[in-house]
Amino acid sequence: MNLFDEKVNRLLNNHEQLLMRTNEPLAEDNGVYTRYRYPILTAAHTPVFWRYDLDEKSNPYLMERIGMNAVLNSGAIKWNGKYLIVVRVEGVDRKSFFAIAESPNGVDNFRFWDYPVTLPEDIVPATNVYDMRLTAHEDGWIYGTFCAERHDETASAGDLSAATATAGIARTRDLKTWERLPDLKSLSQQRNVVLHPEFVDGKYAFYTRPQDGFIDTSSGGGIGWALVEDITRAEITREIIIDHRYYHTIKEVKNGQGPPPIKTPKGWLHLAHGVRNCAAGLRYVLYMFMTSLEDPSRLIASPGGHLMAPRGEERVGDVSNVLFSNGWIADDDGKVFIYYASSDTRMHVATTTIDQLVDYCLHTPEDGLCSSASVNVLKCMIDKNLKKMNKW
Ligand code: BGC
Ligand code: BMA
Repeated sequence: MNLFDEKVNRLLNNHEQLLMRTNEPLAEDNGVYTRYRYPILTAAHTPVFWRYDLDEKSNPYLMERIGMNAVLNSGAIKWNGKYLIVVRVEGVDRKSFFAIAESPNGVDNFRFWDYPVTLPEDIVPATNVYDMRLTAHEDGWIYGTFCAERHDETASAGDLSAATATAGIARTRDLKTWERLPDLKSLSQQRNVVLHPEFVDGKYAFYTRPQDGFIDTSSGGGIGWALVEDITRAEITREIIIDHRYYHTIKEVKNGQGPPPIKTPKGWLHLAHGVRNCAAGLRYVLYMFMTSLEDPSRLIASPGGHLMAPRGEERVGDVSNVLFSNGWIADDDGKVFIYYASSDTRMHVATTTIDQLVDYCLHTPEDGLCSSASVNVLKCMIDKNLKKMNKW
């Protein structure tokens, strides 16, 4: 075997070993969910044949020709018995695209399909697309809603950072061929738009996140709710805020719905992200809430604080101090796989159950919005527990 072939072999073998690595649940857990030792996907998991030209004539040094920078914010769906995530892959050119990776068990052995998703353009092409939420809707289609970003043409000359965020919508029946629908029409910019899986009053229902500007949500803040008659010409005419932001909470600056909610006998389970600002920049954490089965726009539980925040290596990456989730899978036996990205760099999984998450939502104290309220709640817990402490 010549040197080039040997090098290719080494590349392929190392890659295969990475893909086949068994993941392990971490022993330390808080009773709510279990984290895993290894990220489920990193840029190094993208196929070797995406990154290297494997022809000795055109790539004699066997160099990476198309670099992948990160894999992050993935939608998720159980499909033909497999755990599929639609990954935001970001190349070294800063362009994101979608690609599907599948695993037999939801926690390891994730493998990308050979080709990334071919997503048709809207009438006005987008510069960048990211953060797809997958919704298996009761109308029979699987929808992907995502952020479509374009340069803001109203920006002053030379301002090449000003951008607009709009919700893109595509649908598929097999996750291979995608039909693009027109972008959601809305008075404001939108990011984190998620389609509810069921019709509500015979209409399509969207979780929205109206925002005044590209970054600032300002007066537009909160997780919104809007009904849409025709998804092939989706337009928001009326939008209400169902989960608000509050001063000095984990979602003071911004919040956004994560994946589509999971239906349980006690209500819809929601996973979302909350953002606050600090000297180190924006800090993104994951939090939960529940809404009513009769009216998915009515909040029925709002556990205080974050469910998950970045820890250990999760803290560091391209955009440090960020956890973001836009995909989860609930199995028929009640097991839940939460797919989350850390610091805009890599993907992880945490496992739990529907029962645990419902219990978490219904019995975690709400945020009392001030220190003395937090101390009062803590004192009640201490009183109750001290009476029992002699048992151990
Ligand atoms: C990035 C996103 C980010 C957004 C707002 C976009 O250009 O691609 O990851 O969420 O800006 O900061
Ligand atoms: C947001 C999201 C994500 C990203 C996060 C942190 O606004 O839409 O794409 O993970 O910023 O950079």
